Amino acid sequence: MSEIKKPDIYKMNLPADLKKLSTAQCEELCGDIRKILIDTVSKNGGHLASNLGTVELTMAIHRVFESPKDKIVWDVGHQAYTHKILTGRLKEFKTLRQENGISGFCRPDESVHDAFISGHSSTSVSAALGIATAMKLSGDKTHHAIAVVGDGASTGGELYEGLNNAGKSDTNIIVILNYNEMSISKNVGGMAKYLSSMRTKESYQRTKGRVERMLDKTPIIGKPVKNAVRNSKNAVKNMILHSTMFEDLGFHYIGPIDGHNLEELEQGLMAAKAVNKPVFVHVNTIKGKGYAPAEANPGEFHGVGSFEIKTGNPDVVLSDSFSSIMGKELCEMGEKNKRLCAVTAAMKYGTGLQYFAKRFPER
Ligand SMILES: Cc1ncc(C[n+]2csc(CCOP(=O)(O)OP(=O)(O)O)c2C)c(N)n1
Repeated sequence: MSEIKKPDIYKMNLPADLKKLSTAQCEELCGDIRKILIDTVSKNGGHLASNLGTVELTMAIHRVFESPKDKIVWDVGHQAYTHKILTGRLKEFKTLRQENGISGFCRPDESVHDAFISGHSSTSVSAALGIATAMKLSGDKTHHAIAVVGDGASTGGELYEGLNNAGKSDTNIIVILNYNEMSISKNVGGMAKYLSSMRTKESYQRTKGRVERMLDKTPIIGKPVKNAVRNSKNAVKNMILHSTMFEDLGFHYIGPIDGHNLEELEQGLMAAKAVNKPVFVHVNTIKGKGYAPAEANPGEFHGVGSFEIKTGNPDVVLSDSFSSIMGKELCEMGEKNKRLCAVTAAMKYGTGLQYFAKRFPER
């Protein structure tokens, strides 16, 4: 295909043609993809906010890497709609979540580009490490296994088994953290706090570069200290530049990257591709990006039924769902039994526990 002027997504050979476009053309395509996502999910229902957050990230992954030779493992299968659109399933995308239609999650039997079956949660790094190890054993030194993992999924223990093994492995594994500050409800816990503190930091690469340049200009002690910063894993480095826990686990760390800036994303991913060791890429995204009702209420637009695009209002308003009936009943039980506590799966509203949380916040 010759060079594309104004890209018509329906006429492209995807994902290969993406590499022929300029960044500006790809930004236009991201706009088209957002419209397709909103239009389809408004009719069929689905995971809207999560997918609106991963449009540019997915575009960048497919421009920098070569699926299916490079293997992309989505931890949170419900972030992969753009991946589906960009890997030959655009025309069928209108059948999303319909009988015999496109699945709402990754399915290797649906496409060679779906490297792993994933719904939820926290399994991607272990799966990608297995794939990366198999690549290495079969003599493939050029391709990568890429795990894309959400911050909600990063609160699950199995992720840390994967990171523990992957960081010290001699493989081409790249872990991309898609950090949007939200599970379905807001994240909780120490890990969420840690990741959140990193979100607001200036790019670690830039800080590191600045510290090195500053040391370059410092006579006598500058150079030796700079070498120590660059080479050592010891206390000197930590004194000057506190390292991330991912580096401590053996990864090269890149980030935080603005997950809606294609140029920055592509640069970061190209750097990740060039590093000859396990890499951890930290990407900040906005859940619901580009659709005002979803940006304002990402939790409500996490998973939705059909809705009116103009207002974001659901087509059918349920007076009472099973979850809300359960939640109200639990409150009555909580009144009678003071020892009753409730535990959510990071989704207070989805599990009907908002009533209990309001009435008995300490329980
Ligand atoms: C083991 C498990 N716990 C909880 C859930 C409920 N759940 C579904 S999606 C989700 C949040 C995912 O958050 P994140 O990984 O940040 O992805 P996002 O949707 O924000 O893009 C949760 C908690 C689940 N599906 N599986």
